[in-house]
Amino acid sequence: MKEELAVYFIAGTQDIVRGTLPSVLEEALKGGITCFQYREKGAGSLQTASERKEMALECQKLCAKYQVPFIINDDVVLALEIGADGIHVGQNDEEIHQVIASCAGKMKIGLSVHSVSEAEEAERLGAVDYIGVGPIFPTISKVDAEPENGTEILEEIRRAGIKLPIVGIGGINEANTAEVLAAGADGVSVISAITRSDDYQLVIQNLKNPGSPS
Ligand code: 3NM
Repeated sequence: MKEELAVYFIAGTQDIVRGTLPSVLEEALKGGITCFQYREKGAGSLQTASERKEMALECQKLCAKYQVPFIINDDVVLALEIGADGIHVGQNDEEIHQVIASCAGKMKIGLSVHSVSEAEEAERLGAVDYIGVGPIFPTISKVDAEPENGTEILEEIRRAGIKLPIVGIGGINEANTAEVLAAGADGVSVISAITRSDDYQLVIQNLKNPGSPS
């Protein structure tokens, strides 16, 4: 799982500023993303179940072509229906115990955490495959994001002895990835660093090999 978290791209229709979600996803897959999460949420997102399913299937097909895991955000029914590789939920989304009951053994389970105690609880559950820790920096992509934690939260979680794979999230870009990895994350999860870039290949390469923290 750790290798798959290296450059974890998240997007839904609402995040696309140029082109379409499938066209941006295919460019990102060509550029070398290691995981993709379909997150259809908030203003500008597709609203009907059938539209979402159609888009999910198209993204799933692209991910399969490039052999990159396809994760669905906060929709267990859709994830099970189309056989996604994983489901990702937040603390306020579908109840994690329910998600584990429905999905464990069938697909990877990712959980967002925002504190050391939430990370400890995730590890205690024994069925969570990785945690997303954020927001590390201020984000433009989530209106209800919590206040940023800085990279210190990653250090605190590692100091607490948490062994789960960790992906950092929130305001991460080429300039600050090295710092996020140095603080204890196994990879970075980004929306706008990719969707708002003019050069997907270059950004993804830099997220993968960020050099040393400055
Ligand atoms: N979850 P960007 S922050 C989807 O803190 C999401 O759990 C967050 O987008 C959390 O890379 C976030 O553009 C948005 O900042 C990440």
